[in-house]
Amino acid sequence: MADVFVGLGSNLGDRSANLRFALRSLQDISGIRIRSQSSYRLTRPVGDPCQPDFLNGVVRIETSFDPHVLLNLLHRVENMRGRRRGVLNGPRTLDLDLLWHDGLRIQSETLSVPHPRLHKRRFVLEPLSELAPGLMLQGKSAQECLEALPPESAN
Ligand code: PH2
Ligand code: MG
Ligand code: MG
Repeated sequence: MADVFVGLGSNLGDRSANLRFALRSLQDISGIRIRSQSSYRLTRPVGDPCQPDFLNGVVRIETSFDPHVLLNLLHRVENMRGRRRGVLNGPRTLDLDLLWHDGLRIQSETLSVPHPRLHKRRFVLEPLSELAPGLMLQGKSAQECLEALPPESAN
């Protein structure tokens, strides 16, 4: 069984209902077990600022799926919640990002694990540090990565 962290985000529609839907959908997939979940927080959009605030969190799962299969399942859950892919980094009902998969390093056309911007984003590091402050990312723990963010970095 692999130990995996998935980032949750939503900034369209009923954001907390969207994240609850994601958790329920993941829970219903045999081959995935939810181990723990962070609190959710409202965050200012990183990148294009002209979009609604996000609700973000992180969930820790245990799974028998390999990373590419899991990624497809995450996309399927996003699509079930009406995710439309158009504008890059545009507003979305549901975003499920494969952040970390059992310490594997993967660079393929469709998948980069660990998530390449994970160690720089407050909206990921805060909830991740609630669940696994000692998780090693780029030679530093999640908690250390969070503390190393510049104070002006709101997200
Ligand atoms: N996701 C993005 C782009 N910007 N900003 C916040 N605060 N939260 C997100 O989840 C987020 C973002 C692309 O996936
Ligand atoms: Mg994302
Ligand atoms: Mg995504």
